[in-house]
Amino acid sequence: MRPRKKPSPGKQHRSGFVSILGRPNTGKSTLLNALVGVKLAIVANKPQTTRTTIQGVWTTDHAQVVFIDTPGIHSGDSKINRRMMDSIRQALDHRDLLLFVIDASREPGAEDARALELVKQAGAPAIAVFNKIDLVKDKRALLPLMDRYRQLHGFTDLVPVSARKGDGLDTLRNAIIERLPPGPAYFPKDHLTDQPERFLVSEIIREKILAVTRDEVPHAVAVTVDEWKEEGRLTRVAATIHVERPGQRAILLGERGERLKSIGTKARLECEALLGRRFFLGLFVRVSKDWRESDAFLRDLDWRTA
Ligand SMILES: Nc1nc2c(ncn2[C@@H]2O[C@H](COP(=O)(O)OP(=O)(O)O)[C@@H](O)[C@H]2O)c(=O)[nH]1
Ligand SMILES: [Mg+2]
Repeated sequence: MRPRKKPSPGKQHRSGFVSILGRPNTGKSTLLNALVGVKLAIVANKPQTTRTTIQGVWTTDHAQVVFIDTPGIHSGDSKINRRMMDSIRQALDHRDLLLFVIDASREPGAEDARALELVKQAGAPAIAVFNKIDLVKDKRALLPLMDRYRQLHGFTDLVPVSARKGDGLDTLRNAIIERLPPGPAYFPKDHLTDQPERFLVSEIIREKILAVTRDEVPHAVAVTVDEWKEEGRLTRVAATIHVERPGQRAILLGERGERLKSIGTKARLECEALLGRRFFLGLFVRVSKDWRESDAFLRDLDWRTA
Protein backbone atom coordinates (compact mmCIF):
# COMPACT_ATOMS: atom_id res chain seq x y z
CA MET A 1 0.00 0.00 0.00
CA ARG A 2 1.30 3.42 -0.87
CA PRO A 3 1.68 5.82 2.04
CA ARG A 4 -0.87 8.57 2.04
CA LYS A 5 0.42 11.84 0.69
CA LYS A 6 1.40 14.24 3.45
CA PRO A 7 -0.26 17.63 3.26
CA SER A 8 2.22 20.11 1.82
CA PRO A 9 3.76 22.20 4.63
CA GLY A 10 2.61 25.43 3.02
CA LYS A 11 -1.00 24.43 3.47
CA GLN A 12 -0.73 23.43 7.10
CA HIS A 13 -2.75 25.80 9.29
CA ARG A 14 -0.50 27.98 11.41
CA SER A 15 -1.26 30.30 14.27
CA GLY A 16 0.37 32.21 17.06
CA PHE A 17 0.77 35.27 19.22
CA VAL A 18 3.06 37.97 17.90
CA SER A 19 4.09 40.98 20.01
CA ILE A 20 5.08 44.25 18.37
CA LEU A 21 7.65 46.24 20.29
CA GLY A 22 10.19 49.00 19.97
CA ARG A 23 10.90 52.44 21.32
CA PRO A 24 8.12 55.08 21.18
CA ASN A 25 7.08 56.57 17.82
CA THR A 26 8.61 53.94 15.52
CA GLY A 27 5.19 53.20 13.99
CA LYS A 28 4.15 50.09 15.94
CA SER A 29 0.47 51.00 16.08
CA THR A 30 0.47 52.03 12.41
CA LEU A 31 2.01 48.65 11.62
CA LEU A 32 -0.60 46.77 13.65
CA ASN A 33 -3.39 48.59 11.82
CA ALA A 34 -1.76 47.95 8.44
CA LEU A 35 -1.21 44.25 9.10
CA VAL A 36 -4.74 43.70 10.37
CA GLY A 37 -6.23 45.99 7.73
CA VAL A 38 -8.42 47.90 10.21
CA LYS A 39 -7.56 50.84 12.39
CA LEU A 40 -7.63 49.37 15.87
CA ALA A 41 -4.84 51.27 17.57
CA ILE A 42 -4.70 55.04 17.68
CA VAL A 43 -1.73 56.75 16.07
CA ALA A 44 -0.14 60.11 16.75
CA ASN A 45 3.13 61.82 16.14
CA LYS A 46 3.78 61.77 19.90
CA PRO A 47 5.61 59.29 22.06
CA GLN A 48 3.50 57.21 24.43
CA THR A 49 0.29 57.42 22.47
CA THR A 50 -0.39 53.75 23.15
CA ARG A 51 -0.96 53.20 26.87
CA THR A 52 -2.07 49.58 27.05
CA THR A 53 -1.43 46.50 24.99
CA ILE A 54 -3.85 46.19 22.10
CA GLN A 55 -4.72 43.04 20.33
CA GLY A 56 -5.50 42.74 16.63
CA VAL A 57 -6.30 39.48 14.90
CA TRP A 58 -5.47 38.73 11.27
CA THR A 59 -7.07 35.66 9.76
CA THR A 60 -6.41 34.05 6.37
CA ASP A 61 -7.48 30.66 5.00
CA HIS A 62 -4.29 29.07 6.28
CA ALA A 63 -3.26 31.11 9.28
CA GLN A 64 -4.39 33.20 12.18
CA VAL A 65 -2.07 35.70 13.79
CA VAL A 66 -2.86 37.49 17.02
CA PHE A 67 -0.80 40.68 17.10
CA ILE A 68 -0.20 42.51 20.36
CA ASP A 69 0.73 46.19 20.04
CA THR A 70 2.57 47.59 23.06
CA PRO A 71 3.35 51.01 24.50
CA GLY A 72 6.82 52.17 23.42
CA ILE A 73 9.66 51.05 25.63
CA HIS A 74 10.87 54.01 27.64
CA SER A 75 12.17 55.07 30.99
CA GLY A 76 10.18 57.36 33.21
CA ASP A 77 9.01 56.75 36.67
CA SER A 78 5.44 57.92 37.10
CA LYS A 79 2.79 55.36 38.03
CA ILE A 80 1.36 55.33 34.53
CA ASN A 81 4.83 54.76 33.06
CA ARG A 82 5.38 51.82 35.37
CA ARG A 83 2.04 50.37 34.37
CA MET A 84 2.97 50.70 30.71
CA MET A 85 6.24 48.86 31.30
CA ASP A 86 4.38 46.11 33.17
CA SER A 87 2.06 45.65 30.23
CA ILE A 88 5.06 45.39 27.89
CA ARG A 89 6.61 42.69 30.07
CA GLN A 90 3.35 40.74 30.02
CA ALA A 91 3.19 41.08 26.24
CA LEU A 92 6.60 39.41 26.04
CA ASP A 93 5.62 36.31 27.99
CA HIS A 94 4.99 33.16 26.00
CA ARG A 95 5.09 34.72 22.57
CA ASP A 96 5.62 32.71 19.42
CA LEU A 97 7.29 35.59 17.68
CA LEU A 98 8.31 39.22 18.23
CA LEU A 99 8.34 42.07 15.75
CA PHE A 100 11.04 44.52 16.76
CA VAL A 101 10.19 47.81 15.06
CA ILE A 102 12.95 50.27 14.19
CA ASP A 103 12.49 53.74 12.70
CA ALA A 104 14.75 53.47 9.64
CA SER A 105 14.69 57.22 9.10
CA ARG A 106 16.56 57.92 12.35
CA GLU A 107 19.85 57.01 13.90
CA PRO A 108 19.43 54.27 16.53
CA GLY A 109 19.70 55.61 20.08
CA ALA A 110 19.71 54.55 23.71
CA GLU A 111 15.98 53.80 23.68
CA ASP A 112 16.40 51.39 20.77
CA ALA A 113 19.15 49.62 22.71
CA ARG A 114 16.89 49.32 25.74
CA ALA A 115 14.12 47.87 23.60
CA LEU A 116 16.52 45.38 22.04
CA GLU A 117 17.57 44.27 25.52
CA LEU A 118 13.96 43.24 26.18
CA VAL A 119 13.87 41.29 22.92
CA LYS A 120 16.96 39.40 24.02
CA GLN A 121 15.54 38.69 27.46
CA ALA A 122 12.27 37.41 25.99
CA GLY A 123 14.16 34.68 24.15
CA ALA A 124 11.48 34.28 21.45
CA PRO A 125 12.34 34.39 17.74
CA ALA A 126 12.23 37.95 16.46
CA ILE A 127 11.90 39.70 13.12
CA ALA A 128 13.54 43.12 12.74
CA VAL A 129 11.15 45.47 10.96
CA PHE A 130 12.74 48.61 9.50
CA ASN A 131 9.80 50.99 9.22
CA LYS A 132 9.30 54.38 7.54
CA ILE A 133 11.44 53.53 4.49
CA ASP A 134 9.30 56.02 2.56
CA LEU A 135 11.33 58.68 4.41
CA VAL A 136 14.66 57.19 3.33
CA LYS A 137 15.54 58.82 0.01
CA ASP A 138 18.51 56.64 -0.85
CA LYS A 139 17.48 53.05 -0.11
CA ARG A 140 21.13 51.97 -0.08
CA ALA A 141 21.40 53.76 3.25
CA LEU A 142 19.28 50.94 4.73
CA LEU A 143 21.98 48.32 4.22
CA PRO A 144 24.44 49.49 6.89
CA LEU A 145 21.56 49.89 9.36
CA MET A 146 20.32 46.39 8.64
CA ASP A 147 23.87 45.03 8.95
CA ARG A 148 24.23 46.71 12.28
CA TYR A 149 21.11 45.00 13.63
CA ARG A 150 22.10 41.70 12.08
CA GLN A 151 25.21 41.83 14.24
CA LEU A 152 23.36 42.92 17.37
CA HIS A 153 20.91 40.02 17.47
CA GLY A 154 20.07 36.77 15.72
CA PHE A 155 16.89 38.02 14.03
CA THR A 156 15.13 35.39 11.92
CA ASP A 157 14.44 37.99 9.23
CA LEU A 158 15.16 41.65 8.57
CA VAL A 159 12.38 43.32 6.61
CA PRO A 160 12.21 46.95 5.40
CA VAL A 161 8.63 48.31 5.27
CA SER A 162 6.55 51.42 5.16
CA ALA A 163 3.57 50.81 7.41
CA ARG A 164 2.08 54.06 6.16
CA LYS A 165 2.43 53.34 2.43
CA GLY A 166 2.06 49.55 2.64
CA ASP A 167 5.46 48.77 1.10
CA GLY A 168 7.01 45.47 2.14
CA LEU A 169 3.99 44.32 4.12
CA ASP A 170 3.38 41.20 2.03
CA THR A 171 6.98 40.13 2.52
CA LEU A 172 6.57 40.75 6.23
CA ARG A 173 3.27 38.81 6.41
CA ASN A 174 4.88 35.84 4.65
CA ALA A 175 7.87 35.91 6.97
CA ILE A 176 5.57 36.00 10.00
CA ILE A 177 3.48 33.03 8.88
CA GLU A 178 6.58 31.04 8.01
CA ARG A 179 7.92 31.46 11.55
CA LEU A 180 4.71 30.47 13.32
CA PRO A 181 4.11 26.93 14.54
CA PRO A 182 1.32 24.76 13.14
CA GLY A 183 -1.82 25.35 15.17
CA PRO A 184 -5.55 25.99 15.06
CA ALA A 185 -7.40 29.30 14.79
CA TYR A 186 -8.08 30.62 18.30
CA PHE A 187 -10.83 33.04 17.31
CA PRO A 188 -13.73 33.07 14.83
CA LYS A 189 -12.81 34.35 11.37
CA ASP A 190 -14.43 37.76 11.84
CA HIS A 191 -12.93 38.45 15.28
CA LEU A 192 -10.71 41.54 15.11
CA THR A 193 -9.85 42.57 18.63
CA ASP A 194 -10.43 41.93 22.29
CA GLN A 195 -11.06 45.60 22.98
CA PRO A 196 -14.63 46.40 23.95
CA GLU A 197 -16.37 49.07 21.87
CA ARG A 198 -16.40 51.46 24.82
CA PHE A 199 -12.62 51.37 24.94
CA LEU A 200 -12.29 51.80 21.15
CA VAL A 201 -14.49 54.88 21.35
CA SER A 202 -12.52 56.40 24.24
CA GLU A 203 -9.28 55.80 22.35
CA ILE A 204 -10.63 57.41 19.17
CA ILE A 205 -11.58 60.49 21.20
CA ARG A 206 -8.09 60.55 22.71
CA GLU A 207 -6.50 60.33 19.26
CA LYS A 208 -8.43 63.35 18.02
CA ILE A 209 -7.27 65.27 21.09
CA LEU A 210 -3.64 64.31 20.50
CA ALA A 211 -3.92 65.51 16.91
CA VAL A 212 -4.81 69.07 17.97
CA THR A 213 -2.78 69.56 21.14
CA ARG A 214 0.90 69.99 21.84
CA ASP A 215 3.47 70.08 24.60
CA GLU A 216 2.31 68.80 27.94
CA VAL A 217 -1.36 68.36 27.09
CA PRO A 218 -1.22 64.92 25.38
CA HIS A 219 0.29 63.23 28.42
CA ALA A 220 -2.17 64.92 30.75
CA VAL A 221 -5.26 63.64 28.94
CA ALA A 222 -7.36 60.60 29.81
CA VAL A 223 -10.81 59.73 28.50
CA THR A 224 -13.50 57.79 30.34
CA VAL A 225 -16.85 56.67 28.97
CA ASP A 226 -19.50 57.38 31.59
CA GLU A 227 -22.66 56.46 29.73
CA TRP A 228 -23.40 54.16 26.83
CA LYS A 229 -26.93 53.77 25.55
CA GLU A 230 -27.99 51.87 22.47
CA GLU A 231 -31.16 53.29 20.98
CA GLY A 232 -31.90 51.29 17.86
CA ARG A 233 -29.30 52.25 15.28
CA LEU A 234 -28.01 55.14 17.36
CA THR A 235 -25.47 54.78 20.18
CA ARG A 236 -25.47 57.61 22.67
CA VAL A 237 -22.19 58.08 24.51
CA ALA A 238 -21.27 60.49 27.28
CA ALA A 239 -17.52 60.73 27.82
CA THR A 240 -15.31 62.77 30.12
CA ILE A 241 -11.96 64.11 29.03
CA HIS A 242 -9.78 64.43 32.10
CA VAL A 243 -6.96 66.94 32.22
CA GLU A 244 -4.71 67.92 35.09
CA ARG A 245 -4.95 71.70 35.08
CA PRO A 246 -7.50 74.42 34.28
CA GLY A 247 -5.17 75.81 31.58
CA GLN A 248 -5.29 72.49 29.76
CA ARG A 249 -9.06 72.51 29.98
CA ALA A 250 -9.12 75.93 28.33
CA ILE A 251 -6.84 74.67 25.54
CA LEU A 252 -9.13 71.73 24.85
CA LEU A 253 -12.27 73.85 24.83
CA GLY A 254 -10.84 76.49 22.54
CA GLU A 255 -12.64 79.74 21.85
CA ARG A 256 -16.36 79.34 22.47
CA GLY A 257 -15.83 75.59 22.70
CA GLU A 258 -14.85 75.37 19.03
CA ARG A 259 -11.93 73.02 19.53
CA LEU A 260 -13.92 70.56 21.61
CA LYS A 261 -16.65 70.61 19.02
CA SER A 262 -14.26 69.77 16.21
CA ILE A 263 -12.68 66.97 18.30
CA GLY A 264 -16.18 65.59 18.86
CA THR A 265 -17.13 65.69 15.18
CA LYS A 266 -13.94 63.97 14.03
CA ALA A 267 -14.27 61.30 16.72
CA ARG A 268 -17.94 60.68 15.90
CA LEU A 269 -17.23 60.17 12.19
CA GLU A 270 -14.50 57.69 12.95
CA CYS A 271 -16.63 55.77 15.47
CA GLU A 272 -19.36 55.50 12.86
CA ALA A 273 -16.92 54.26 10.20
CA LEU A 274 -15.30 51.70 12.51
CA LEU A 275 -18.41 50.36 14.21
CA GLY A 276 -20.87 50.76 11.36
CA ARG A 277 -23.69 52.66 13.03
CA ARG A 278 -24.63 56.15 14.11
CA PHE A 279 -23.16 57.76 17.21
CA PHE A 280 -24.00 60.72 19.36
CA LEU A 281 -21.01 61.83 21.45
CA GLY A 282 -21.43 64.13 24.43
CA LEU A 283 -17.99 65.30 25.57
CA PHE A 284 -17.18 67.01 28.88
CA VAL A 285 -13.82 68.32 30.01
CA ARG A 286 -12.95 67.99 33.66
CA VAL A 287 -9.90 68.86 35.73
CA SER A 288 -8.86 65.71 37.60
CA LYS A 289 -5.71 66.73 39.37
CA ASP A 290 -2.87 64.17 39.44
CA TRP A 291 -4.83 61.37 37.79
CA ARG A 292 -1.55 59.94 36.50
CA GLU A 293 -0.53 59.13 40.07
CA SER A 294 -3.85 57.73 41.25
CA ASP A 295 -4.03 53.95 41.42
CA ALA A 296 -7.81 53.94 41.54
CA PHE A 297 -8.11 56.17 38.50
CA LEU A 298 -5.57 54.16 36.51
CA ARG A 299 -7.41 50.96 37.39
CA ASP A 300 -10.67 52.44 36.13
CA LEU A 301 -8.98 53.54 32.94
CA ASP A 302 -7.77 50.06 32.06
CA TRP A 303 -10.66 48.12 30.56
CA ARG A 304 -9.02 44.82 31.47
CA THR A 305 -9.66 45.46 35.15
CA ALA A 306 -13.17 46.81 34.65
N1 LIG B 1 6.51 58.45 7.00
C1 LIG B 1 6.04 57.45 7.75
N2 LIG B 1 5.50 57.72 8.94
C2 LIG B 1 5.04 56.70 9.67
C3 LIG B 1 5.10 55.34 9.23
N3 LIG B 1 4.57 54.56 10.20
C4 LIG B 1 4.18 55.38 11.19
N4 LIG B 1 4.44 56.67 10.89
C5 LIG B 1 4.15 57.86 11.72
O1 LIG B 1 4.92 57.83 12.90
C6 LIG B 1 4.21 58.40 13.99
C7 LIG B 1 4.12 57.41 15.14
O2 LIG B 1 3.30 56.33 14.73
P1 LIG B 1 2.64 55.33 15.78
O3 LIG B 1 2.09 54.19 15.00
O4 LIG B 1 1.73 56.03 16.73
O5 LIG B 1 3.97 54.86 16.54
P2 LIG B 1 4.12 53.99 17.89
O6 LIG B 1 4.35 54.97 18.99
O7 LIG B 1 5.36 53.16 17.65
O8 LIG B 1 2.88 53.17 18.04
C8 LIG B 1 2.84 58.80 13.43
O9 LIG B 1 2.88 60.16 13.10
C9 LIG B 1 2.72 57.92 12.20
O10 LIG B 1 1.85 58.47 11.22
C10 LIG B 1 5.69 55.10 7.94
O11 LIG B 1 5.80 53.97 7.45
N5 LIG B 1 6.14 56.19 7.26
MG1 LIG C 1 1.54 53.05 19.55
